Amino acid sequence: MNFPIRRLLLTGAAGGLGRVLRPRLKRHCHTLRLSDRAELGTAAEGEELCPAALEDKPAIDALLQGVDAVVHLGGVSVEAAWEPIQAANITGVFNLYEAARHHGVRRIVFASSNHVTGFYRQDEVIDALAPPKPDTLYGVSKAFGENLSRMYFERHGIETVCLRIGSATPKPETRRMLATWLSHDDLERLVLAALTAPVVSHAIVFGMSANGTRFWDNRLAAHIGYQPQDSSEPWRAELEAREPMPDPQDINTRYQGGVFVTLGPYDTFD
Ligand code: 15L
Repeated sequence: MNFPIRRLLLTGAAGGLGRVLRPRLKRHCHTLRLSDRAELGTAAEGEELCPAALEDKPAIDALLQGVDAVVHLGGVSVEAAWEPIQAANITGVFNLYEAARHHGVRRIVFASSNHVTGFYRQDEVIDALAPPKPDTLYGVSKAFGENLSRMYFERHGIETVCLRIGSATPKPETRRMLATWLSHDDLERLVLAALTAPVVSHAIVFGMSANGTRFWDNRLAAHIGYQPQDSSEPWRAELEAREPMPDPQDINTRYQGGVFVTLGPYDTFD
């Protein structure tokens, strides 16, 4: 079989979206190298299991050896205390890009987040040129990853597609997700487009399905060729009946980041 990619590395393979993508990405590469700090189970045919913590520089360097492309889902994926965010999403992402440079890896698909721009209001539509307005330390760390990958593109030519993933759940669960929902099938389409588009340079794509309500405009990423095929619309009536009309003054529903805008441990100061 003629695979588009020989050896693909998937980090965060034991996480929620890692488990969704593991069998799907296997169909598009000859060898899928899986990494996580958590248990990865047993290797299926064509899989390589390489447990590693992102902050462990020598382990991440070894992880990138012989890899053609990376889907980087690893790291902290919600708001948390600063220390784990710093270890995985700041130091860890730096380790990943240094290892990519060392081993000549040419393309990385970086799981960023809509929380990089979570403090835009829900009545605004933004594109990738809108300045970041992170809603959490987590969002700040993803903005760091986007900027770091930009530097590695400008200085070293490593291409990155930053996926500002919305809400990648089996089905939309809240009114907000009418705009932010990304179906698992569309997630696969998005990652595959990011891996296989002929030239991506450094790009930012909002990870959403073809929803009727939108906060985000992906025209600046048209060169990636992502064509979503699902939509949250079939769940609209059910969700609107279940959740009352949001109060426009309520801070938890006013912004694109939803409840993230008031989350935060900040226990350092308590
Ligand atoms: C994210 O970045 C989180 O990883 C995920 O758990 C969801 O909360 C999602 O954003 C969202 O905004 O719905």
